[in-house]
Formats: sequence, structure tokens, C-alpha cells
Amino acid sequence: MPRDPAAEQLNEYKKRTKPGALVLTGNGVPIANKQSSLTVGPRGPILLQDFVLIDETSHFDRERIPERVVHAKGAGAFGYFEVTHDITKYTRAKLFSKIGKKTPLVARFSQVSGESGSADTSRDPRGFAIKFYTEEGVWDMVGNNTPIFFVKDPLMFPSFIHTQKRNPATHLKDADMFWDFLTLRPESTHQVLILFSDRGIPDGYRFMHGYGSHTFKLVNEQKETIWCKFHFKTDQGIKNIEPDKAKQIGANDPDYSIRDLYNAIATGKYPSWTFYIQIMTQKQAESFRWNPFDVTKVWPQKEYPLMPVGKLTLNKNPDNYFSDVESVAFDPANLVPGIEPSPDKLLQGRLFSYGDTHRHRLGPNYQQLPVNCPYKEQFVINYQRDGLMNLNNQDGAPNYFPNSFNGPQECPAVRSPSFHASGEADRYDPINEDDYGQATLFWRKVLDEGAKSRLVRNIADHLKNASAFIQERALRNFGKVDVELGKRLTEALRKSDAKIHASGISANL
Ligand code: HDD
Repeated sequence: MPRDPAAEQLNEYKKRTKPGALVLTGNGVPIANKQSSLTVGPRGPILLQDFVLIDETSHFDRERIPERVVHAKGAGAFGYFEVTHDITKYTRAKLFSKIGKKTPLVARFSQVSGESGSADTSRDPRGFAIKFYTEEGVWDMVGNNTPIFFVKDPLMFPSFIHTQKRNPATHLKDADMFWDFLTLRPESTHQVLILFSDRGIPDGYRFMHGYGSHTFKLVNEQKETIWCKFHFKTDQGIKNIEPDKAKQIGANDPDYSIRDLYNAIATGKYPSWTFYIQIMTQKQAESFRWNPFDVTKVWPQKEYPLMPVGKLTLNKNPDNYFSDVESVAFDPANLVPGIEPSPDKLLQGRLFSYGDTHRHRLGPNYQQLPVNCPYKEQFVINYQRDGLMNLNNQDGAPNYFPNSFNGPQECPAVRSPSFHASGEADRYDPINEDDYGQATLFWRKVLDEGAKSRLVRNIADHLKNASAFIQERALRNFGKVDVELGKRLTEALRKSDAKIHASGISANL
């Protein structure tokens, strides 16, 4: 069998280069011997003056940066976005300014809870993050492959993530943590059903949709605003992996999804997604039956149809995984004129969290790294200076504003329209916000009989590992989605080796 492009990477390098380049130290000095340390006699000890050894070892000691606290495992690629439909009446964002316009971008797809060495085929949401290098700066669309999320208050996020990761005492994934939290926060039910459905294990990154998940605000040239959601539909079609096969692949080829994306692009099978928006006027939002900024719910597509906007194509693999993918830093706060945040609380929390984690993971000047830099190569001109690993001296421009020395000026044309905000400051619980309505629709209307059976099996296979009282609470919650779901789950757990109090459960449904 011929080797695939990913396996051939080094041979390809050899073909396109000439032999004979010199190996240099970090300060650019040729190295006479790269294989033997400088020792006193053939048996050592080693001399401290062996700069070749110290240069090599000390750089190696620092090769790893902290992995992302979530979404640590992922794959990335470059490509472009092309506008196919005019939406200028909704947004002045320059990337949508005319049909046929192309904007370069980088994409990163990821698993959420596993570490950077974990298997690509685990049941987990997938990250779907796109960095558009627009002419008015970088727009990051940092979404997932699901249109909704588990929790809706950013204060819940660290706890939620803790329950999906390892128990700090045992360093093991823990079914009690997982189900305890989710069942105590019933707003997660809708997303839990999607996670345990067939779509919970996509067949690589090419065969899944992407969603902005939150509601955003679009602003047009006249400063009129409208609420909007972003959808990326895969042109490859949806493909998922059966759990048993996923386990097998996870054991034999844990990097399955990274390999699949790399090889598809290397062989010219460029994956693409069609980009749609859903819009809702301010007036519609006021009378919408749910909070339109509640990220645990979708906007029904029958009432708010998808409108096509353009196509996203990935056509170039990273040259270097570390600098192009590990160092890419997405931030939902990276918005461009014409796209603004909504009051969605979870989004508001994210507007702070990402820049904060990047400053920790990559340093204060992470925006200067080529993959993060607007237009990739051109440095931003502003009044920020210095800091760890600063590369930009801004050509001697003044570092204070206002100034009389041709420093960069404000651009009043991009001013955002004002918006009204008022209310009693308090910590509001999301109570009476209908935690189950859309989960019920998902169970009853979206899933066919086969998909329902697989969902029940998938939940039972995981839930059976939790403590009995947590299983009971889960069954009560799922029973509120649909009595049938509760009953079928109870049945499935009884058939498994779960230690449930079988009699107590159905009585509580
Ligand atoms: Fe997040 C990474 C998507 C909620 C905090 N998130 C991260 C990535 C994606 C998402 C795709 C990986 C980006 C990459 O490839 O580098 N996150 C989401 C979505 C959410 C969401 C769709 C809800 C709808 N996230 C969320 C909340 C918070 C965070 C509520 C915190 C308040 N997310 C982070 C983070 C990460 C991150 C800790 C970890 C590494 C990183 O940012 O770059 O800041």
C-alpha cells in the first residue's frame, strides 16, 4: 500500500531541498561536531564550556508551552473565505463587502476535554475556530460543532470543565463528577443529548458542521443593528463513527483526525463549508418565547431560516505545527466593525477569558506571532510597547496619545452604535428558563428510532459508571425530557451491570 502524504512528509522535504546546509547554534555559529559532548578524556566528565550542548539542551528544556486548558488536542489548516451572497444590508464587516471577495484564514479543530496526547475519536464536542484575516483586523469565530452549550453563565465554566477532565485526587476521568454536575445543572440536558447522539463522535473534522453558538450583533453602514447566529455546514456531509469502531481507532491511531485533515489537503481534497447566517430583528427578539441570548437553545430554523453567505475552503497544511497551530490564539473578543457581541452572559465571560489565557500561555505579545497577526505579516500600529518577546518597535512612532508627531489616529467611522442597558445589578439564577423544551423536540422530532436507541445505549454505557444516587437524578432529568426516554434509559441501565436501585427509579420519573 502506498504511504500517505503525512507519512511522506520527510521524504518530500528531502526532494525539495539540496543536501549540505550547515547546522548552526542558536546564535548562528557553525557546529563542528553535533554528536559528541565536550569531555575531559573519552569517559568524561563534560565541561561547562560546551556551549553546543548547553544551547541544545536548554532550548529543548523549554520546547513545550502550557497546553490549552481546554481544546488541547487539535488540527489546523489555512484557507480562504469567499462571499457568494450579499449581506451588506445587515453588516458593514469588510469581509462581506462584495460577492466574490476572498479573505485568508486559518482554522483549528479540536477535542474539548482530552489532553494534547488524547485520542481523536473520543465522545466530546469538537472545537471549530476560524481566524479571518480581514482588511479591518482579525475576526475570530470561535465555535463548536454543536449549536448550543452546556451552561449559560461563565461562572459555571471552570467547574463544568473540571468535571469533564480528571479527578484531581485520582488523576482519572470520573463518571461521578461528570454526571453529578450535569444533572445538578439541568440547562445542560439539551447539549448532553447532542453529545451522546451519533454526532458526539464525528468521523474526523471534515465531516461536521460548525456553529458560532452565541447570538451576535450585526451592524450595517447606517448603524442599524440585527441579532445573528453563524452556521458552517460541511460540504462533505455529516459522517460519524460508531462507538465500538471509535474505540478501535482510538487504540490503533489516536491521531486519526489530524492525519485525515492533513492527508485530505495534501492530496487536493480541499474540505469546504457553506457559511450561513440566521437573523432576528430587535423587535422579534423582544417577543421571542425564549431568551434569544440563551446559549443552551437554538433559534428554530423554520422561523429563522438559514441565509447563505459564502464558502470556506481549507487548501494549505501548516508548515510547522507548533508555530501555525499550537501557537494560534483565538479570541471571541476579536471582532471587526460590523460584528459585535450580544448580551449573552456566556459570550461576555468568554470576551475576557481567551485573551487572558493567551497572555498566560503565549505571553503578552502573542498577537505579534505571525499566525495571530492581522494580515499575518503586517504589525499592528498602536500605543502598546515592549513586554516579553516584543518584536515590534513601531519604527520610532510616539508611544503616547494624543501626540503631535504623526502617531496613529482614531477612526470615528467605525464607532459602534450606542445600545441601551439597564436593570437591577444582582446574581440571577437561570430559573424558569425551560431547561427541557428543546431537548424534548430533539428527542421527539430530530431523532429517528435507530438514533434514539443508539442515544439510549450511549448514555447508559457512560452513566452506569456513576453512583446510584446520581444515576437516579439523571433518570429523573431525562424523564422530564420525555417519559419514554426515562423509561428506556432505566431499562438499559437495568440490563447493564449498573448498581441502580431499579425499583426506585421508575417511581421517581
Ligand atoms: Fe472556549 C478554547 C469554543 C465556552 C474559555 N473554546 C476554546 C476553543 C474553542 C472554544 C473552539 C479552542 C480554540 C483553539 O482552537 O485554539 N468555548 C467554545 C465555545 C463555547 C466556549 C463554542 C461556548 C459556546 N470557553 C467557553 C467559556 C469560557 C471558555 C464560557 C470561559 C469563560 N475556551 C476557553 C479558554 C480556551 C478555550 C480557557 C482554552 C484555550 C484557549 O482558550 O485558547 O480561554
